[in-house]
This record gives sequence, structure tokens and C-alpha cells, in this order.
Amino acid sequence: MLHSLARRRIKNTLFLLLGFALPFFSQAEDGYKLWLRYAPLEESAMTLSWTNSIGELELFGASETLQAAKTEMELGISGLLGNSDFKGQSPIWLGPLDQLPPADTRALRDEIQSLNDEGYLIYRSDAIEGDPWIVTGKTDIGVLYGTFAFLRMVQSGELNPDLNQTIAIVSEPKIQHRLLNHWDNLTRTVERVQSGQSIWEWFQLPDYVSPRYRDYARANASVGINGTVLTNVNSNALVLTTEYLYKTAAIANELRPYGIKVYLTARFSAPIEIGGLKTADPLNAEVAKWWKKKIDEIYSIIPDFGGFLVKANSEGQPGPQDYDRSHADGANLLADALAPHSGIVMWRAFVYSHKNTVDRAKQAYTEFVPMDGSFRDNVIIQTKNGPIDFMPREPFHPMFGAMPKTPLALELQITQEYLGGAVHLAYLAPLFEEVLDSDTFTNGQGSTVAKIIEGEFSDVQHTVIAGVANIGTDRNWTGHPLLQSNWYAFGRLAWEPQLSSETIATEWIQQTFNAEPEIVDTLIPMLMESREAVVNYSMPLGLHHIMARGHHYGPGPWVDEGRADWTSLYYHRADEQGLGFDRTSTGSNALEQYSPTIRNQWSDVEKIPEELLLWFHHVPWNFEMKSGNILWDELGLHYQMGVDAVRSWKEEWESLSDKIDPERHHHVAVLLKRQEREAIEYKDACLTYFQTFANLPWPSKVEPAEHDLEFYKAIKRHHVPGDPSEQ
Ligand code: GCW
Repeated sequence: MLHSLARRRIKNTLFLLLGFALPFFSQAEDGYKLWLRYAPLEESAMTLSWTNSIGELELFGASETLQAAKTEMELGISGLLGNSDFKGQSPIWLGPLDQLPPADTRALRDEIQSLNDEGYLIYRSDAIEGDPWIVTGKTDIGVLYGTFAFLRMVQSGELNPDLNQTIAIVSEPKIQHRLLNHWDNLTRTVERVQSGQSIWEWFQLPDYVSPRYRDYARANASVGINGTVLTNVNSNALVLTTEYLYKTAAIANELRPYGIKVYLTARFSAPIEIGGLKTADPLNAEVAKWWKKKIDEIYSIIPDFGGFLVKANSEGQPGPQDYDRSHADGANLLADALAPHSGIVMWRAFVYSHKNTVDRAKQAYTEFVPMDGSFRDNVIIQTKNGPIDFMPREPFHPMFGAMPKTPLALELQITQEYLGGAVHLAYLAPLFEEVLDSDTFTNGQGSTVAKIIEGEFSDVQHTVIAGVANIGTDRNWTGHPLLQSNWYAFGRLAWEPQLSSETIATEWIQQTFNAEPEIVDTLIPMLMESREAVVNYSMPLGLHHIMARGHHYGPGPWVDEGRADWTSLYYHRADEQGLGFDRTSTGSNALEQYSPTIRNQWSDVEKIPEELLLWFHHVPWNFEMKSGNILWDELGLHYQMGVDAVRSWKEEWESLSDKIDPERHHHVAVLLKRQEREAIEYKDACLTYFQTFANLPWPSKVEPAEHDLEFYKAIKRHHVPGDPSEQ
């Protein structure tokens, strides 16, 4: 009889050997494949039906885009169905409508008529000889988008091979230009991004073209992103020199088959810095000639170049106001030179100045709204979702709905500058959805931000949505394995702004991990509550801009040195009486920039949604909240809720340790532990600081601070990735 100690030793040795061997046998999952893993579907009747259904793949057309669609379909089906030999009874037809076999496509014409050029149709009817699965559209790119959608729906179960009635799934993008904005520098640092270097290998380009660009193209096309701005809005004129234009062209060539256009950031002072002129005055004839020549050169090298993104007269960037000219003078100068090439100018409205004593939240509206209608048709004013700067929560920007004659682009931040970088889990689709669904009441009820940027209330020629990318050279692209979901979510919402965050999360989990109910059912609540948890443990109830100075990582409610509009006190306005920024008529009156319906609701401290309370009101510490708690206690409870949420995710994630590959499971597990530690730090730092004003007892249901205020004020973080002061 083996002694129990010996038995345990043998068992531990076996575990050790097995554990050691395991990583060598299970395919290393470092996240590089993103949501395009095409891992084998679980054994099921449905999977068997698919294997019996999928027949040979027939391609109708020969373009690079269609070839990419065929390659993707082969990769996907082979991965998902493992043993598929494409010998099932239904062939797959891939091709644009006008290249499909004529006899059978009459029925499709009606379905596809209403679609725009990027739309797709997934069709199956036994009325068509051979009972094929048809993936089609009006153009080749529609077929590619349909291919990715087909593979996504096989994994989600939305497509069912056993259905013997006609299947006709159509979809088309609501917004024309769906872009990533890379805040990537030519030195390959990436501003505010914590997932490695810039993926654009400028020095080796155009000679060496990294295979990563093709994978980048596939990932973006799979969610319908059709444009990318390669360079930082804090721009470098060098990228417009001939040398760099050929480098850019090499990237453009890789992305083109996937329907992705390339854009660059145009530095307004380029005529001086690389053109040798003495001025960049937009009304100077020499300057206009220089830009025309430069833009003609760009198109001679990149014929389908998308256009420019411009940050001008903002945070020190050069612009037309340096010459007492207007934003319209500047934007129209570039627009006129781009128009013959069908290029566009996305001109950012992120303008504010510390020399302006008016509330920073009012300055962009004040500067741009009076210029409504003075921009060329190919100028789009690109506006952040809120009036300050990508806070964990902001009210929608008042410019949305205030410029009916000007196309407005929505700029969202996928990278988490104020939400914990690539260390903290914050699934942002709920934030994006909250913005898109915000009713501005500028065209009556239902005039949401989504409808405004879709051009529903104006006859604009261009519609744009942009996401500041969280992508870098990390093997998993986004630093934190779960933050790939934000890149995915941005793309899916750019295509279909009405999609729900939960639907998107479910799709992403099924493709990135697998469709096992336990994984989906555990991960959905974690993802869905994560953004609110970050709001709660950092800037709850409408608090904003109380982060650490400079790198913006971690708490800093005490920050008060330097320019006022970069401090924290400017925004929280804590004093013995209360907390919050009075933006009603008794304060900065930022509310006057919103529609009367919004203004009436939000100016009433009893009616405003509590999550915006301290954005618009200075509220007494003992103000009775809807819960019956006074503000001070309610504030404490929100901070505690944030910490508790993160704590619960650790257990939930632990429960998946035998269902998720060890590499990614371990990475997320250690980051969740760190997120809990830093959520506690945020809670304790803010509450000990605000308590010095409130002078009230620590809220009873809130865990006591682990240290005193001086401890938190003394915390220094070094070399926070993405900190522009170090780039
Ligand atoms: O969010 C802030 C950031 C800057 C950024 C700027 C902008 C690219 O702190 O890093 O610069 O706004 O959006 O232009």
C-alpha cells in the first residue's frame, strides 16, 4: 500500500511533468490572431451539419480583394471545421452580383438593390441550382465584408446549415469613412498607447513591408474599418516629404486589397518646415501653390490617398490663427487642393487655450459653431465625444447638432488614456454606445449623436467616425489581452451604430476564446460592467479630470500647479461647502450650449442624471441623493463599488483557468490583481483628499483607506508607456 506521502509525491511529479509539457503541446495563444483565430468549433450536431453542408468554394472574379476573400474563407472554414474537405452538398459562391452565374441571380437583385457599395448579402435558397451559399455584394469589398460576416455568423450560430428556408442576410455601413487614428510618431513611439511601439516600421520601409500590415488589414476589414490615419495629430511635417510618401505608399499597397485607405496628419506649418517658405499663411498665394503641388505629388504616389487629419491651433500645434486667419481659412485651403483628387480634410475641433478664462468645456463650441456653413463640402469637423477630453464619462459634446451645415465626425478614444492604459480592463463599447445613443434634442426627440454623424439631419457629402487606436507591436496588439475587444467594438459600432455592447462582446468572446457557454456567461458580465467600474473607482458622479498630471495614470485630485486647465482643482472645485463644477447659469453656463430640453433637465439638480451631477453642479456634501445618502457617503459608495467589481472579476476569471489557454489566462489574471490594487489606490487617494474638505466621517460601508493622504500624494510613477513628455 503506497504511503500517502509517496502517493502525493508521485501525483505532484506527474502534474509537474504534464504542466511543463503542456505549453509545448497546446498551441501558444499569445493573442496575435485577435478574433480571427478560427479555432475548431466544438463537436456538435450543428458543426457536423456545417461539415456536410460546406462544399467547394467557387470564386467569381479575380481581383486582389476577391482573392483575399477566398483566402479568408478557406482559412476560416478549415479552422472552424477542422476536418472539412469542402465536399459538402452546398458550394460557396463568392463574387459581386454582376459576376455571379446569370441564370440564378434574379432573386438576389431585389435583395441587393437597396445596398450601398460596401454592403453585402449572404444568401441561400434551394430554388437556386446546387443550393449554394452565396456571399455577394455590389462590389468586391462588399464580398470581402460578407465573407468575414459569414465566418462570424458560423461561430455565433446566427447562420444555420439545417435551415431549409431561404436565408437572405443583408448589411451595409451607415457611415462612409470608418477610421482608426494612430497617434503614432515617426520615432515609433505612440502617444497615450501602452501596447508597444508603432507598428509602422518607417526606417525599413518601403523596402521591407512587415507581414503584420496584412494581418492589421484583415483585422480591420473583418469589422468594416475602411481607413487609417498613420501618424500622430501632434504632427511631424517630415511624413509629407517625398521619402516618407514612398514609405507610406508601401503600407497603402498592403491595406488596399482590404478596402482600407491611408490618410496622414498634415502639419499646418509644413510649407515652412519642409517647403522652405517664410510663411504658412493660408491666404498667401505661395502657400496655396505649395499645398497644391504637395497634394498632387501625394496622389501621384498614392492614387487613392484618403486625405488629411489636422490638429491646428490646439495644444501648441501650428495653425491658421497664427496668421489671424480662421479655422475655415486653414481647412478650406487644404480642401481645395484635395478636392480634385476626392480627398477629404478632417479638421479637429479639440481647441482650447489656458489664456482663455472661459470654462474650457465651452471653448470649442464658441470657436466653431459660428463658422457653420463656411467650410468646403470635403471638410469634416472632427469632434471628441465630450467637451473636455475622453474622460471615463462625459456628457455628449454640445457641438453635435449645433452645426447642421457642417459634417461632424465623432472621435472616440479606443486607447485608455484616462481609464488605466493597457493595464486596467475597461470594455468601452458601453461608453461608445452611450455617446452614440445620446439624444441631443437638437432636431426634436431622437436626434441622437449617431444620427447626426450619419448625416440624417443634413445633406452632407461625407460622414466620418474615428477611433484613436490602442494598437502597438505587442504580440497581442493591445497590451491587455481583453482590450482587443475595444478595437473590435469600435469597428462593429462604426459599421452599425445601433448594435448593442452585449452583442458585440458576445461575438468577440466567441471568436477570441470560444463559444462555450461558461466562458461567454462569465466574461459578458465582466466586460459589460468594467467601464462603469472604472468610472466608479476613479471619477464617479460626474467628477472628471482628477487624474495624475502628465502621464494621466492613477489619481491626482490634488494637482493644482501649472496652467489652471491642466490641474484637477479647476474641475472638481472642492471646498468646505461641496464638490463639483457649476456649469449652470449661476456658474460658467456651459449648459447654454445645449438644446433647451437638455438645458432644462440638466440645470435642475434634482432632474439631472446623477452620473453627470458633478459635471454641471457644485453640490453640498450633505446634499440628499436619490438613494437617500448624502453626497459624501454616496461618493464613497461609488468608489467602493468600483473596487468591489474588480475584486469579483478576479474570482470569475479564476473560474475559467481550465477553459482558457494558460498564457492568456495568466496574463489577464495578474493584470486584474494589479487593477484591484490600483482601484483601491484611486479610491483611498480621492476619498482621503476630498474628506479634507467634507470634514465628515469616513462612510461606514467603505473600506478604510490603507494609508494617509500624504502617502498617496507622494506616489510617483516612472516611464508610464505613452507619456508624451518622454517621447
Ligand atoms: O487627450 C489629450 C492628450 C494628448 C493628445 C490630445 C489630442 C495627441 O493628453 O496626448 O495629443 O489630447 O487629442 O490632441
